[in-house]
Amino acid sequence: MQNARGQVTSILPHGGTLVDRVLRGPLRDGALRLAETLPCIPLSEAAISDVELIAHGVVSPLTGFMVQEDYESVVSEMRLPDGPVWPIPITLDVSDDVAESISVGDQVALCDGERILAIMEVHDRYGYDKRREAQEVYGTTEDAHPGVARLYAQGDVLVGGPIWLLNEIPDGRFGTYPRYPVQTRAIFAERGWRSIVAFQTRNPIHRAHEYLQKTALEMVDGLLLHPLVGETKSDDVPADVRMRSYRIVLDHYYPADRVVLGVFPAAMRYAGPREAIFHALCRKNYGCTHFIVGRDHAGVGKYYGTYDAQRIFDAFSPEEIGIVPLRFEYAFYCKKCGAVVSSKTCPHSRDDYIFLSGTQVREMLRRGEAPPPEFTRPEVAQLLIEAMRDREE
Ligand code: ADX
Repeated sequence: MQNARGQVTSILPHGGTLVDRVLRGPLRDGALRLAETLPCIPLSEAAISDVELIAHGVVSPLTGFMVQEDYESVVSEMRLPDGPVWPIPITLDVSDDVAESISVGDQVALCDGERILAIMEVHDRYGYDKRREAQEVYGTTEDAHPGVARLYAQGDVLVGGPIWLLNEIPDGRFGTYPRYPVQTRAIFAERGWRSIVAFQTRNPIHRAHEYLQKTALEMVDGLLLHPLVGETKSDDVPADVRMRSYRIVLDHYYPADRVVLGVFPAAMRYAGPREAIFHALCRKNYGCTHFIVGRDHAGVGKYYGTYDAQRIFDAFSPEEIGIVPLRFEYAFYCKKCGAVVSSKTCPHSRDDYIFLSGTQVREMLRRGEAPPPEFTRPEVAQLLIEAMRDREE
């Protein structure tokens, strides 16, 4: 995109155009009246997130749920049929009963309980092989993997077609934070930022995260701190607690004019490498130029190699990804260096490092013990201890 003087003012969305599938004004009123007469497809929490992502252009160039041709191409080639890179199926599953009541060519309402969210034109209705999708997208068919478990629990039929959002998805808990690409793009333009690094996270910010963000920030104009606030697995720290932890570190340790805290309303898939590409493309749509990919990005358990989510970017040309992945080694605190380091920057040995696993940290917090300040800022430790206590009461 260019301004009047021909200067580049922001990065192009994936596929070239920022999708907007939100109906407004009289068009919306008419569509809503129609939707009230249509069969209703009940949406899961993850599907509601997908409706929101599609409608607000987070997953541009998608304008609806994938038809079979898109789905097959994405699962096997990591591309949409007309070429753009796309690593993750965005599909709408229905039960056999619901599937039988719908025909290609129908319009249907997409609902959250009783509430109509969107209208969809059904272009396709098809069966799919869940085990194949699991293997290709998640790299495993084991249902111990949370993304695979969710896939196996889906209905056996997928319906695809373009959607229009009719009622906004309430963003009650995080209403004050920018949520959609048009909002972040406007903020970046207003601040005059030309280069912006995005940081995806589903965890409270620890010192290693802070190190990655600040190292990246040395090279660009601004940081979009972009926690995922959609569905996560039950032992991840809840989004509202995480948001409070981000506010705390930002208030104490970051320059306010260099950081935007937004929310990323996607569900977590735990698809490791493929999800890293997905996360990067979405952040391109939010207007970011760079994207941090560290150790085991979007991973879970031992399903992916430490740097698989970085290597997958090599399968594509930089132009077709269109956002620069900033690859970071495993970072940790070294007592001899007195700093957060990685094997690229520190010559010392394991005995000098402070390593804590997620399980160890959870145990400490449960006992009311703060992890060391080399691992977590004390203000964050305090918040997490209190949140853990509230949760268990
Ligand atoms: S994720 O599922 O969103 O990837 P998390 O919030 O833990 O989980 O990580 C956010 C980002 O920080 C990811 O890019 C991840 O690879 C990176 N990261 C987390 N911890 C470290 C670490 N100790 N060293 C290097 N990168 C890390």
